[in-house]
Amino acid sequence: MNSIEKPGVMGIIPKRKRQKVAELCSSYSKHEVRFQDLIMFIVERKMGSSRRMFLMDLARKKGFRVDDVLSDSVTHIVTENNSWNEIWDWIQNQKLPNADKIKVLDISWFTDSMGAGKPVDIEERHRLQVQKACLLQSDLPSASPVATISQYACQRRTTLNNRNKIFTDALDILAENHEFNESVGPYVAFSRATSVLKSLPYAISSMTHLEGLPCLRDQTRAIIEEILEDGVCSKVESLLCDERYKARKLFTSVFGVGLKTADKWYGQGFRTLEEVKAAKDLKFTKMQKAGFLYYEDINSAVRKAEADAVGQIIEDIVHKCVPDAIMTLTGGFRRGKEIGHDVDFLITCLEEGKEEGLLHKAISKLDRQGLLLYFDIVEATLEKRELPSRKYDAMDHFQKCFLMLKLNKALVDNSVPSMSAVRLTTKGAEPEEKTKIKDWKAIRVDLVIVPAQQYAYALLGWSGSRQFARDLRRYTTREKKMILDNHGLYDEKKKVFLKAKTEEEIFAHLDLKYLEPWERNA
Ligand code: DCT
Ligand code: MG
Repeated sequence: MNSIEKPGVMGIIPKRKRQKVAELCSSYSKHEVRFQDLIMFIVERKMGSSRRMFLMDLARKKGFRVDDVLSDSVTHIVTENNSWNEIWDWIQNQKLPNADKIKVLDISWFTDSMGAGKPVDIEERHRLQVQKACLLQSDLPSASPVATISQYACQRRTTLNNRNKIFTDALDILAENHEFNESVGPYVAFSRATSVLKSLPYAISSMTHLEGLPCLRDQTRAIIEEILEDGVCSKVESLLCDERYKARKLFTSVFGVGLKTADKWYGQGFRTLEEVKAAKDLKFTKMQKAGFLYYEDINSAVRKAEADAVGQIIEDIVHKCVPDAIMTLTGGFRRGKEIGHDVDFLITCLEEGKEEGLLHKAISKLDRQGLLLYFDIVEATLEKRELPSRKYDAMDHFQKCFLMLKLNKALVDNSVPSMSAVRLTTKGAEPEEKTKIKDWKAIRVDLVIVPAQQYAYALLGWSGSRQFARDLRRYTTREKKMILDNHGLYDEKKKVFLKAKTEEEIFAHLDLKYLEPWERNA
């Protein structure tokens, strides 16, 4: 960051310009001041003296009072291309008694006011961004600029109120494409950048708003600039029309189809799901068969009310197996999302060991009730206590079940089977006569069985978001010299596992301020 000019320096004008300034200053007295309560000062820094003089003259012609030097009487400071931090430092140095009361505004306020011929109301976009440099902005007094924003999502509050969707949507698509290409570096870079933008308490409307933000590389900045200028990113536009990207996106949208299979099908010339399904020599796994069979349902978002209904059904069955078992809704819904692609639950028993056999029993009961469309139980793989995984994306070792549940639509409020619902035709019957409206929806569910001692760690990991969890592990390794995964936290210096009963305790072990689940939407 450039150092700030010392007090007074901004007012010093080179000799050759004095003549011009004198002319402009005299123009000041020539014009009637129409807005008595407003005294403006325009900052020369980064703007240049000629532009400053031009703007001062313009404003005076429009009836604004513009002072040459910053004084106690100034009410509005206008600046261009300066960050809040820089300007604030400079104002502090002026030792003005009323510094807190002065409105420090972006040039956009000036331009709008000149256009309107009067001082316009100050909107959010006119302010220099106070919070952008804050570590956790809500912890700080509103007017004090602080250290830079953290590179780790676990040190930023990220709610669902994403004010920069236009940028993050584009960057997410580019990140996804790099993930498809297995280009880890660019994938991580774009994912981190989009996560930073999601945490900002303001909408980016100028490149100056990016000053001081971490994780934004030149390529990302260029994309943001392009979107600011054109409203779209050309790379994203061409990617969305790209045959390979479209095929990968489409094929991996089938439950059970990973990138390898998607690329194989693409290489064989397939472009649509109909072509794949009709291919005679393709063999599908049990998972993929279910994926094709319930494709429409699985690819339509799960609503919160549906997640709650699913939770009720499973919890009832779990309690029939172990009455005091505890089931917790986690994943995106725990972070406050209204829709998701699946529903994630953790199941634990206070009495260690009581969870043994629970998953198999519960799944059998669901099956007997005709509620299971698909399931796959994965057994626990961690036998003795191992060190946590050092990989930020590592899978955990818990026993779990990936399933598709048949949810009766009547169980969900406001959900009446619609006429547009898929019609099931009975074999051999006349389509008009023997069609039945499908009154259920297939819902993807993950059930994870967790021993009580590891519950807080599992809850933290499964609550996500994925980027939050990744950054939390990266922070733990880099900043705390510890290792964290969904099973526990290991202190490498003391060579001990740190116990925790709650998520709050884990944050405390890591010297982090506690963030609520809805603040982890990184
Ligand atoms: N997770 C994990 N280990 C896995 C799978 C997931 O720790 N093997 C974490 C990452 C986020 C969280 O669990 C939930 O995963 P998803 O359901 O994929 O994400 P989500 O945030 O719930 O998003 P969505 O709303 O799309 O389901
Ligand atoms: Mg989920």
